Amino acid sequence: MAEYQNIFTQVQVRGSAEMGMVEDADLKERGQGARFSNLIGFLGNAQIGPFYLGPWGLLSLMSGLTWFFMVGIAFWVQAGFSPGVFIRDLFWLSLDPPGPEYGLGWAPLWEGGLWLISSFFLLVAVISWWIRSWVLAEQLGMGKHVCYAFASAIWLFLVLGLIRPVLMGSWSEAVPYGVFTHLDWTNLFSLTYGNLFYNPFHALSIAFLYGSALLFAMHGATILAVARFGGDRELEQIADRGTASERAGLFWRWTMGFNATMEGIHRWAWWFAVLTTLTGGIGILLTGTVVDNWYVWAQDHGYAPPD
Ligand code: 07D
Ligand code: 07D
Repeated sequence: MAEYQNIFTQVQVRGSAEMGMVEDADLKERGQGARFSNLIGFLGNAQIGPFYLGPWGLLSLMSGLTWFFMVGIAFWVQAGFSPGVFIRDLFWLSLDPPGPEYGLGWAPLWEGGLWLISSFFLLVAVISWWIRSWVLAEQLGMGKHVCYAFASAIWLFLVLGLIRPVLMGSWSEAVPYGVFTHLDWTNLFSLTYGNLFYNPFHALSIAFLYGSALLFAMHGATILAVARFGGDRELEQIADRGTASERAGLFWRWTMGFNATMEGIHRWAWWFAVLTTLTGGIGILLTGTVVDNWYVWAQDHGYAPPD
């Protein structure tokens, strides 16, 4: 008997742990155990594990934690080794890149050197996590769509912290590691280069970001709305009449004359998400390297009205 369901409740089916397919999978890298959590079951599948860590996962975790602790040590020193100050000022503490006087060169440990060392570990962590996403997809015989989407995010990350600073000839151009200081950096970046709103790639990135939220809302809501016809099961839905899929499609065709397909909606989602950071990275790369002032550029190109 199905229990009453709304947008907050979900039926939790509980059997023995599902260990997943074993065909062609490298089981020595995979954990043996699995457990269940009711709480996690409210958010998704209640089963936790088995994990597949593997060498790339291990490298990524170790490298990521090294970055994290280096940032933490810098914060701890800035807080004067006081736990109270550390907690109070946590969001304002910052590990900053070297000043402009060091260019792309080495800097003393407490004048940006630690930022350089920790950045190396962050880079290794992100890249090895990307390799891990490739290896796991390979193990499961999947396409590499997740890897390519993640690569788009990494593109923006690399432009912000590596590619653009190198092109500008100074590590001081990179983003500091701090909660509010990275927001200050973002604000200052826009101000320095004449208002990022006049960078058309920033505009494209925003359109894809907003579009991603819209598509996610449309898709999530549509599937939940036809869950009563089995739409969430996505099985044998495509061909038959009166199925959840047909109703979901018809809703949008009646609403706007056009509907995505069960496959196509996921292509829309993939492209919108990927293009957010792809166009964003282009926009940041051009800033300070090709264009010094986006407002002046916009006026020159008829994107903004002349004064
Ligand atoms: C929900 C998945 C989980 C991930 C989370 C992030 C860390 C950092 C390190 C204290 C959606 C984990 C965070 C491990 C801790 C230290 C040293 C993803 C989800 C929860 N930002 N940003 C945040 C990063 C940039 C901007 C929050 C990272 C650019 C604005 C968090 C990067 C610019 C706002 C954060 C990065 C920019 C934020 C929440 C890297 C332009 C906010 C993030 C590596 C793109 C928001 C106080 C989130 C906020 C926020 C992390 C880069 C702008 C701390 C790791 C330089 C305007 N950013 N950010 O939920 O509340 O993401 O800030 O590039 O308003 Mg940022
Ligand atoms: C940061 C990709 C890299 C992240 C990776 C993750 C870890 C942690 C740990 C899970 C987010 C690594 C993760 C290490 C793992 C755990 C525990 C993606 C990242 C690989 N802007 N703006 C954007 C808007 C203004 C500025 C994009 C809106 C002002 C700068 C987005 C507004 C000024 C930059 C966007 C607005 C300004 C951006 C980011 C409104 C500030 C960028 C997209 C309404 C005063 C970035 C081209 C994204 C970019 C960016 C939105 C205003 C500055 C669309 C809605 C005018 C400097 N802005 N912005 O997905 O690409 O980021 O710009 O005002 O660099 Mg902006």
